[in-house]
Amino acid sequence: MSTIHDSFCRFCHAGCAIKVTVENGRAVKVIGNKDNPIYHGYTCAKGRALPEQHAHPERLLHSQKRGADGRHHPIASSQAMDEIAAKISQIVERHGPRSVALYTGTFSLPYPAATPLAHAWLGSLGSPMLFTSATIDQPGKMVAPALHGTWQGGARDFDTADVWMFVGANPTISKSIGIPCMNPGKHLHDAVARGIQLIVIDPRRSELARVAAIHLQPKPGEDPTILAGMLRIILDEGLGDRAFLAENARGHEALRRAIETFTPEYVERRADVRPSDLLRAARLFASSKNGGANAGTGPNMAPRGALTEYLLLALKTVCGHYKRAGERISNPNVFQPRARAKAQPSNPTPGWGFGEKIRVRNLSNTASGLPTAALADEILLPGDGQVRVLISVGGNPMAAWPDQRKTYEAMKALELNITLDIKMSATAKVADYVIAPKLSLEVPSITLPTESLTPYAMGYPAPYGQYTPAIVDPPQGSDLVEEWEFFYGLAQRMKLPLSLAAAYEWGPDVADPIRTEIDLAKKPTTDDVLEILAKGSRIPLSEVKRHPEGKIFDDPTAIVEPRDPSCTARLELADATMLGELAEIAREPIERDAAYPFRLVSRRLPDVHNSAGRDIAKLVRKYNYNPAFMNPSDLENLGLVRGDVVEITSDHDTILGVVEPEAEIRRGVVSMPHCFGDLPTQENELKIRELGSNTGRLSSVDRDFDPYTGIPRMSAIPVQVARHN
Ligand SMILES: Nc1nc2c(c(=O)[nH]1)N[C@H]1C(S)=C(S)[C@@H](COP(=O)(O)OP(=O)(O)OC[C@H]3O[C@@H](n4cnc5c(=O)[nH]c(N)nc54)[C@H](O)[C@@H]3O)O[C@H]1N2
Ligand SMILES: Nc1nc2c(c(=O)[nH]1)N[C@H]1C(S)=C(S)[C@@H](COP(=O)(O)OP(=O)(O)OC[C@H]3O[C@@H](n4cnc5c(=O)[nH]c(N)nc54)[C@H](O)[C@@H]3O)O[C@H]1N2
Ligand code: SF4
Ligand SMILES: [Mo]
Repeated sequence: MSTIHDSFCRFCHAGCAIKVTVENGRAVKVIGNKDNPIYHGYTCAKGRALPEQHAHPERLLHSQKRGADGRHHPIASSQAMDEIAAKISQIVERHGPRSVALYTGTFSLPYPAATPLAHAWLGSLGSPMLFTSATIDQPGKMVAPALHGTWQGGARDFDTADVWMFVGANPTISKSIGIPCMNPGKHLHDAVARGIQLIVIDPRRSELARVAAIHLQPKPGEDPTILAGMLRIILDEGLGDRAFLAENARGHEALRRAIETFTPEYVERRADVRPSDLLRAARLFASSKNGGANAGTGPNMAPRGALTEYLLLALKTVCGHYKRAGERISNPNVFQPRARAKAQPSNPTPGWGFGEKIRVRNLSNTASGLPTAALADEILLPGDGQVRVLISVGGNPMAAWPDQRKTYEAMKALELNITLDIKMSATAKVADYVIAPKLSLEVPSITLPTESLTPYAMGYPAPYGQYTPAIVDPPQGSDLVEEWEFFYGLAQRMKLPLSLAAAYEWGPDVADPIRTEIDLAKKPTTDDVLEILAKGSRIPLSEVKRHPEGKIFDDPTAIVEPRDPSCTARLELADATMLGELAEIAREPIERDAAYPFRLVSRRLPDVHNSAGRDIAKLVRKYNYNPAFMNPSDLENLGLVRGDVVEITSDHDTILGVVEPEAEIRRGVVSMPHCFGDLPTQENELKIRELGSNTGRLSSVDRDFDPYTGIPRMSAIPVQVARHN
């Protein structure tokens, strides 16, 4: 007997609406729901592989404990929680709560209850050591708006804009950054058909660059120079929205002086962008007020990512690319409180330097959270406050953290290393306990996390919401706990009260969230927890549940309000630190890395999600490793052909790579996907065509890093490339 159920996919953040065919209690087929008003039937190969993922022969059906023999053995989940709670209590008694750190990675996102419960538990324990993947992703996205201030009216909508600029983002592949992540190919197609003019800055002629009006294909890592050059042209030519600028910003004279050096000729020498192309790009960007711009992981992982984000905000402010009073708020929220917007600025707030201090490199908490790139040091550095316990939730530090060898040392040095993962990931292999969780189709969920992606400019284009019940039971004979249940279990055993704030983890704007004390005597259901998270939401959860296929809950009255007459706030164009970085660039020698003639850049493959999906055969038919994509002329010069193995050497480490010609890549660039490889052992190194290699090994966390957020250089890394014999 087969039945068909509505649900949504959680293999990535896009949450595509799906129809799942269930036979004998197992999901056997996933397709998109073509009647869905947001996704229009879209799914990708990963979503269609949910049945294989759920039934994967290597999926963990029981939690694992590492024995004295160094190997992992199954353990009952309640027993694992008993032991872990007891061990953490002992360690906290001896060393204080700061010795316990939490890291939430990519796959904590699909489980809306996971992060709030984990945070509540950590807070109740009294530890401030909360880390996420955001600070090894695009920390500048949070830090730059803090330094610049924000426009409360919100950004323009891609779907109605005249002009848009993308700096090192590739949204049709990544479902991220700049275009609504729900079926981004359709949004892009419609926008191009409507006549949108795109400016794309990317050293690779990416899928997006192919439809751009202007594609600048610069030397990687030079985005601050290019954007400063564009600003200089716009200010010099008196383009942009001068009335908006005069009313809402300050510091534009100081900014103008700071970018004096960045003439089109200087930009050309440094970034290899033709002056005529730069002029065209600047004029196009300023030609309409109805535009926008976003940067992706490329420039955010290159040096000075926060400055790139800051200059993009400056460009938007100078051109007035913001919503004004009376315009519609495209997504007034579903699961969060009703969004409000006002046509006025907010003053800057601190970007870093508050909250918990990190014991190395003078780092601290930031607007993007504690710097994850420093967590390995916090584990390795003896002394007061040393981190001895790490709990990773849906993340894979061994694959994802920069400086993989240091991460490996840190993982081994922990007194207690716990990860919640569906498989024996590289991190799980060095963990003391691996907690086996239920998988997406086995748990109820709501689209609250996807709704919260607005700061990453990829959220819903309309107030869409969906609830899904669990569609299938976990596999027979398994013993699986949901991520939130693990933290609830620890709290119960450690007698730590849990207080949950509605939507708080997801909606940054909630000033005074509704709080609920979780009953530690009577365990709530997942639905109960979702109900708590949705308290105060614009649409009650019960109403969303009435529409299992998902629905747009429209509100035509949601419009941007006029400015308060008393508003005196200003957007800051001349933040001292950011102008200082511009001065630093101007002082740098232009030819800096003669010894390392190539630059290695980040890039994503369509069918895997960071380190997830690599074990699913049908997703890695094309590449089951991460090729080193290079321009064919570079390969010819080096005497290399497709499939040759090269040594890629930075000033920090060497990895192997299998070369693959790709004419779309600029010469002098190696484009290589991340999160491949396994533990950094010699044996693994040689399995290059099965495992790939870990580009994170090339980054040093303590030599070339952003001094505020701690993110090291993870893209535009100077490297040498030589044949491996
Ligand atoms: N060199 C380099 N490094 C990078 C990047 C880069 O471009 N270059 N990118 C960075 C970025 S943007 C990010 S976000 C980070 C990602 O950093 P992480 O989030 O730490 O890494 P992922 O590989 O996404 O971790 C996914 C883990 O979750 C597990 N998993 C999959 N599904 C589930 C599930 O349903 N439940 C649970 N509990 N676990 C599940 C997978 O098996 C895998 O082990 O990496 C960063 N690192
Ligand atoms: N299929 C798939 N989707 C994913 C992921 C995945 O692994 N697979 N990962 C998810 C995650 S965690 C994230 S954070 C998002 C990221 O989403 P995106 O930021 O859109 O990621 P990419 O597709 O890697 O696009 C980055 C682009 O930057 C370019 N680039 C590299 N270095 C530079 C530089 O110095 N300057 C400029 N201007 N460009 C540069 C690269 O050539 C590439 O085209 O994607 C998410 N979506
Ligand atoms: S785009 Fe993301 S949410 Fe949609 S089907 Fe693919 S993996 Fe699933
Ligand atoms: Mo990311």
